[in-house]
Amino acid sequence: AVTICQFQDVKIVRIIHQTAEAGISLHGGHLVWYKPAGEQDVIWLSEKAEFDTQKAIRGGIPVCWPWFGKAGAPSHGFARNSQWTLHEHRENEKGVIVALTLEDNEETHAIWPHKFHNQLTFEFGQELKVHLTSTNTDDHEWSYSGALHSYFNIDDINTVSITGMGDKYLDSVQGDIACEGGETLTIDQEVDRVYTEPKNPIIITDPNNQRQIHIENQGHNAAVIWNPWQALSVSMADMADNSYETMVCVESTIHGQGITLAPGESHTLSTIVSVSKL
Ligand code: TA6
Repeated sequence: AVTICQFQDVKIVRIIHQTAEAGISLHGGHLVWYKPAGEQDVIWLSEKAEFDTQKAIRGGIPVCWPWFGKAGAPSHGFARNSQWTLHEHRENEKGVIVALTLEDNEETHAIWPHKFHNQLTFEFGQELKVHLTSTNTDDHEWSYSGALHSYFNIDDINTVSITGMGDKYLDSVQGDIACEGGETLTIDQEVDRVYTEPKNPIIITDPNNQRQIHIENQGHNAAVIWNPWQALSVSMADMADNSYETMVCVESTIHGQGITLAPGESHTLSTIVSVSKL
């Protein structure tokens, strides 16, 4: 079943199905939870998340668009702070499909002077699929970057390892210097990296939860991995001081110059997430 309910200041599309449960905030087109049947939450949501239309929700899958990070203002673009429209939903025995849309309007023109149509399609079942299709509806070409900035739920960052993201990265903690690291990442301090030759799948191994999370990205040119560690968590009002221990972001990212679309052209950025037992 698909229902819409109000939570604090935002409307949430609630999905309840034999294969999975999930919730999407129309503010931001932001997935806020996803739990396949018989599993615990796969996506992390901050216990101090604020469902306020003036800010982005902490956790879930923020949609960063039409730029990533501080390539423009506001940081990570305006899509995560825009009101999306529920376009359609369908279900069968395998799962539920929900599509949202966002089009340019006066508010977006004030920030970014281009016409666009975005469709965000979620497929919920034993797997989670998220597809963001951006179409140029203007009469001139434009470029964009962005990310599906997924926060994953883990038991303890100190025990987790991540593989499959490649070994070349720009280290944002050290002023974006180019680095080469090992194929396996363990995290014991703030990590903020743009992996520039990403492979598939990226796998988060979470021994305490006896599971692996598999992340298959498409339409991207980079994978960002982020954990704020303690000092940064303490500095963020919408994160509990130690909550960095139970999350890690692995993001399907379009980085740098981004994608250029001529009038009428489209591009899709995707992430596909599944879980297996260890
Ligand atoms: O994707 C990593 C990152 O760009 C970090 O640099 C960090 O700031 C994070 O995203 C969260 O950004 P936000 O604007 O949501 O606080």
